[in-house]
Amino acid sequence: METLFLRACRNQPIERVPVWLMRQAGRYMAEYRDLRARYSFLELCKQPELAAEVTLHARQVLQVDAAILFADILLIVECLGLNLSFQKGDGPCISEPLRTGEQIARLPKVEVADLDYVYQAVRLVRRDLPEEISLIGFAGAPFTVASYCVEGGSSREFLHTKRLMYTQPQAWDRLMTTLADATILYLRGQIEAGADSIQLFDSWAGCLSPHDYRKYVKPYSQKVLTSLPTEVPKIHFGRGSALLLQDMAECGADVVGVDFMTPLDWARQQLGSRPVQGNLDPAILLTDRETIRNHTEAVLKQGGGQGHIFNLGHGIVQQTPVDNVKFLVETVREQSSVSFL
Ligand code: 1CP
Repeated sequence: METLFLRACRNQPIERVPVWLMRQAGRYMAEYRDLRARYSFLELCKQPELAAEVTLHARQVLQVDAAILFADILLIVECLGLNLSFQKGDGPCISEPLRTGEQIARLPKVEVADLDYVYQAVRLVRRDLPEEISLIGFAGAPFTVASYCVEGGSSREFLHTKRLMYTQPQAWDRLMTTLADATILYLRGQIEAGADSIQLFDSWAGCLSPHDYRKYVKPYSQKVLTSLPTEVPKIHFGRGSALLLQDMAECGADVVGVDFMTPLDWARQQLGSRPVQGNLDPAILLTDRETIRNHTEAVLKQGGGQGHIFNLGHGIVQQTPVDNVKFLVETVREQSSVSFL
């Protein structure tokens, strides 16, 4: 029997709405903070036993229907010869960002073995995960990863990225093609190691107009998603992506992730019968049980039961009380089997 999560991804009958949460493992959990006191973030990612432990622990504590591998969308940039670090409080840093056509022309071809530690972690998680629970592999979409490579870190306006994109079409194509090809190998490696579904994060694609998205981004995300085995469900998520939902679906997504600013019932209308994932505002988890229950019920109602995977509309924030997250998952499990299906 397929897992509940996989059946929902394929729009097959489900007995309740499956639930998992973006950033379900992370600094809001005391056990994670304890590990982080002893190891850097990159050390956690690169030691398969530790990455597997973090993945499995969060899944077990929350009792969610899928585990997502503990890793990061930026690990892949090390395979391009870039120097990645995570500064305390400031997020990711790439010390020599890619700003010129010459730098981009010199990028090496990525080898699949470069990320072997990730595939090892996938194998360890799959070995210890209950069989009714899915394991989601993931990667960043070419645009979102390119934005970090070009900006050198997080950004609000993506000015360097956009300048390159608008003025240097050949360099842009080379960078996006290099990232797309590397991502295909990376996701295939995760699938071969035991991931039964994947999520492609294009977190920052919403900074582009639909026209520019279609011209500069879509072909590369489409290449990634259509190069993976058809039997593995693919979820495609972007923040601020209301106007891009149909294009993101057309990239080859089986499920479209919806952010918390987009009404979920409206998203469903845009997407026809294609399943959706989302979209509770992560800020709701900073409130009280009654508020959480009310908003969760509203999301379940808009999601319509069949073809809905419950999630947040972006990642859990660090200040979130763990008990609220557990309460959310319990509420989804109870309410989605009685009220809607
Ligand atoms: O200090 C710490 O302990 C590190 C914090 C942290 C964590 C826990 C980072 C740094 N990454 C992660 C794990 C992570 N990142 C996961 C693990 C699995 C899970 O969800 O439980 C996943 C799926 C990601 C994906 C990721 N990383 C995205 C896409 C999702 C999203 O949030 O939009 C992005 C944009 C990143 C980059 C990144 N890595 C870390 C930070 C703080 C950031 C974001 C910085 C920014 O806002 O630009």
